[in-house]
Amino acid sequence: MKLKYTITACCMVLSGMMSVNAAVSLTNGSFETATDDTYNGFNYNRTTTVDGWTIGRPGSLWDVARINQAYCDDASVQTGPLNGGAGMWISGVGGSLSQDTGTSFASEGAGDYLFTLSMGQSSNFTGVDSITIALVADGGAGAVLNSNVITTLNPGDDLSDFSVSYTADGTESGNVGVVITSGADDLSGVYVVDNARIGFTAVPEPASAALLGLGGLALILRRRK
Ligand SMILES: [Ca+2]
Repeated sequence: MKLKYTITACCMVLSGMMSVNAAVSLTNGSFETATDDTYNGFNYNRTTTVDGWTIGRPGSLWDVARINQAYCDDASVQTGPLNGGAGMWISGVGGSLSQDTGTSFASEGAGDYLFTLSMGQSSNFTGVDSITIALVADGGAGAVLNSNVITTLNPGDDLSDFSVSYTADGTESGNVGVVITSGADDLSGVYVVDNARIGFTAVPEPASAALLGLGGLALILRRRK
């Protein structure tokens, strides 16, 4: 009986010590909401901003645009299908989309991040192009923690999933950030992206593991009675 009370007390103390993981997620991962929801006669919009995302257009307005399914269905494009009604194109040298998830590495603790994106390519007229997806510290402005450089896309392929993963120890700086960057050598290489999402699988903390062990012990003791 005395042991039972001791175990209960230990469980209560450990419960208080355990931090609750915040859920990391992306805002507007399917690019369905934007400040300007219209398209031109070629089914793209090069000047809109999309909720939750920071757009990098280091070269020109052609670097990043919001597109619709009609753009993808065009005879010269033929990629898709998009997830929902809208997606993005990324092109040029360094055209980019990034997002600060608003969730810190510290609040999530140790575990595995997985950033996934559906991607295709609508054109590539010169050179060997690439697109890079990355998990980045400081909300996307800091150190690149891991990246995946994709060179296997071909114009006309349907969108398919690509991912990058990173095992965190929880000491990484600032918020969890994701960055998508065009590695096209000029504006002739255009990538189509949609359906971005992020997942996190926590590694049980020592306190959690200890609590599970005590829970098991309590169960054994109860059964023995
Ligand atoms: Ca979409």
